[in-house]
Amino acid sequence: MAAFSRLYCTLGFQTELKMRKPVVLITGANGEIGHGLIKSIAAKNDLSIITLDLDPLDDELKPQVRDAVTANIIDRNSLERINAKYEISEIYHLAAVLSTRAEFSPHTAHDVNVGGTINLLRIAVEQAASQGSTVKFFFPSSIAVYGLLTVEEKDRTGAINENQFCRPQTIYGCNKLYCEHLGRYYANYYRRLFAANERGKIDFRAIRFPGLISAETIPSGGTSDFGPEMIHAGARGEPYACFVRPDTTMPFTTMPDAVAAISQLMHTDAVQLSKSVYNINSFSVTAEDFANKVTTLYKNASVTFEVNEKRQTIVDSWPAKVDDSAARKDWGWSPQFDFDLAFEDYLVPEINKRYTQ
Ligand code: AKB
Repeated sequence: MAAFSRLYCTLGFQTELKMRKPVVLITGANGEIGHGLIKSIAAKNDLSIITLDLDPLDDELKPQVRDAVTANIIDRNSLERINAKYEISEIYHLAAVLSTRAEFSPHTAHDVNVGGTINLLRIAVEQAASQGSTVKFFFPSSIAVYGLLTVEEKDRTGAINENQFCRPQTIYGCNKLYCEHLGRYYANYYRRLFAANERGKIDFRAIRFPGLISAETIPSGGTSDFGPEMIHAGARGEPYACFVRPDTTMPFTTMPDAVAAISQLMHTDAVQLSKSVYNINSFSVTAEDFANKVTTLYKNASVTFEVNEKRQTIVDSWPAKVDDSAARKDWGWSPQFDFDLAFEDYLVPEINKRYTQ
């Protein structure tokens, strides 16, 4: 019996090895970006998707993925099991603790945001070495890496490029900036003093996202959440108390444009890329612009401003606008939706469907 099961295990393992097809790993799959990204990759790609999230994967996403692992990104054993079982060709590492939540638990945020990223970078280099090929790694960074010191500095500074004001004021921003550097390190310098050249390498690419607005999901734990929260509350006919001043300005993009940006960047030939980290921007608007739009579109909506001075300082440290000319030039970034079109062609129709179902 023991011999039989040994034989079975060996044959089973060999069959599994032969059948190993490249897969895409998406962490934080249940989150805002995960929802859109899974659908987009599943629609275009013949690669199987493996997801990892702290919570069981949402039922509507399950049919589009091959394996949905429920585990913490800092649990190395769970990651090792995925590493051993699959040949991973692309990693989209979306799991993170967002800016407001991270300020309440900075050490946990550091463990998850930095520890989780380094765990995955380690898997990426191991996969690249064992496959002898390149493993692509996408990292969603954030405008939280920037830190303007005062509102006056924010007002007088125009659109800022990737190299300016990289002095974050939140643990989340520090984590994102450090992880960008880790990605660059693992892609270009990892084990450079070792005698033998490593086989395979990582191709690390990142986008510094502005505030994201999705019709499908409502963010939680972020500081740019006032925009999407206001829209969803308005559509439900509920009053909304905005936690930042009416004149607060920051850049936003819609979720379809964010997902399209990831796909465009990841499919661009490496020789065309002058950077590993890119800004993108669709529209820069004030909280009052959002309030006016929402109260015009939804007759039962009402917005008041009850400023949370502490959260306000976080948004005040973020740029009003970012310079995304490198993304436009290198990989053709061009958002489909400006502020008006975002509401007319995306948010209103999709959100109405959601709340009338
Ligand atoms: C947050 O508010 O924390 C995020 C971000 C700007 O990265 N949405």
